[in-house]
Amino acid sequence: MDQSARYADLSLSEEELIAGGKHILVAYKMKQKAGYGYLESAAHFAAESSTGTNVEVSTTDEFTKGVDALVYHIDEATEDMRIAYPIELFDRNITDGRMMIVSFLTLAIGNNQGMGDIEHAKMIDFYVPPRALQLFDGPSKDISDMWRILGRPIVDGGYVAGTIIKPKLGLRPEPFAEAAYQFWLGGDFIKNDEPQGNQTFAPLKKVMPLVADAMKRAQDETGQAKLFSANITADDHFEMCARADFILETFGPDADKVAFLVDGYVGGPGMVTTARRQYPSQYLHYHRAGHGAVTSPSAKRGYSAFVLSKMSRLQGASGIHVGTMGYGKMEGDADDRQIAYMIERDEAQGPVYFQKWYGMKPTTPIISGGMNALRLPGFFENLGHGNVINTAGGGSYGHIDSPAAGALSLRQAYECWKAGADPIEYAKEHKEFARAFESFPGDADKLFPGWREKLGVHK
Ligand code: CAP
Ligand code: MG
Repeated sequence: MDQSARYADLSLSEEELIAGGKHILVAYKMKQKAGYGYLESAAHFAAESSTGTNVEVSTTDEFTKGVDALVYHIDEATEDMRIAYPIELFDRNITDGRMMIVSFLTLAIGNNQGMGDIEHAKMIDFYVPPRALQLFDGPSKDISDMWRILGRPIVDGGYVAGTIIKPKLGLRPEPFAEAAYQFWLGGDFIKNDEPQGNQTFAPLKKVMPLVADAMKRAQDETGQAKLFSANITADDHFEMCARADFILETFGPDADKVAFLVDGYVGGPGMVTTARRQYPSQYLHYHRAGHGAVTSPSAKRGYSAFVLSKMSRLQGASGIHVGTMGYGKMEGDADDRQIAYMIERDEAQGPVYFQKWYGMKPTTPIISGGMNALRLPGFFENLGHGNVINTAGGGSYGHIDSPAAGALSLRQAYECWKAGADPIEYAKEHKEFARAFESFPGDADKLFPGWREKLGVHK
């Protein structure tokens, strides 16, 4: 059934829709199945994403039609298809009237995934009008709160040198806490790895007191504040809260230095909002493990990493992993800096829409995945700044001298870039950075050919 007469209006102007402020606009890359018309398929897609189904129903009235989602732009050659969703379509809390990402996803990436007439469709961008922005929580804490604790300027406070306790799993409480202490002797920030929680060989109620003690000893030893991002991911809301409450009580006077880590993609909006609303005083660290299933460029359905990150700011993530923009081990490329700009700035251009945030707190780009001191200067040059949290697991615990030396090498890499210095020349004056070359010789050979001779290192 061709529903384009009802669910499409190509005369609508995107500029007027944005000026009107009554629609969330969504841009997809959509291809229809063979034998179907493009506009006809797009209209069916919009129907299934709003008020319709695959046949007319007798109960439809004029009000219903007034909240139809409308296809307003198509370009079959580029698979570019855009839909205007009236704000009224989206569900609101009965408790406080706020909007919710789960409703955005249920409609905009819901039944329309896997329809019989659609080959594939992937959301690549969306626009949120001011009124809708006002109805999302947004972040309660941001990187300025971390810089304040670290004694840095709260504007452009710079690079936060971090790590992930490695190995990913398998450390018992004592070696876990020792690994934390050793890194904190040189670095700022440590996170649980995404699957670390309450495994039987490392009970949370044994690990956290030891980590809190390690934090105290490292602070005493270095005279510097330290930060820990504790994983509170769990299926059950009350389990999450039990973990969070225990952790805050355990860290006691240092509880303000604890961020809460949530595996937000696999956990979903409910889990992110549990952390955001139950613990607004803690930095909310959104780990995106699993996102590649839908965001990978090889995935033709779901939504992009850009969309995931933009949704996380609405949900209130203080920081989210945004990848390493081609400089680390995960998928990504230099243009992914657009993701960082969208979540950290008060206005930015996305792949399709220009978005103003009207003062919603920023979400910190968290840089992780195969990073080490050698890869960082190029990364910063591409991004254009170092106001990020970097968590380098292998890049710290793989440093041949110590985790603390690994941490110092990360910081030195940032200082080297900030000073506009040549890394080889900088390494001659900074031991830990120099030893990163010997720690990661494969990277050194690739990034700094001839480094051995220049640094006087023999095989
Ligand atoms: C990195 C990491 C991160 C992923 C996340 C890991 O460890 O802890 O979870 O990189 O990827 O488990 O692999 P390394 P992303 O530093 O040792 O690579 O940030 O792209 O979501
Ligand atoms: Mg990890």
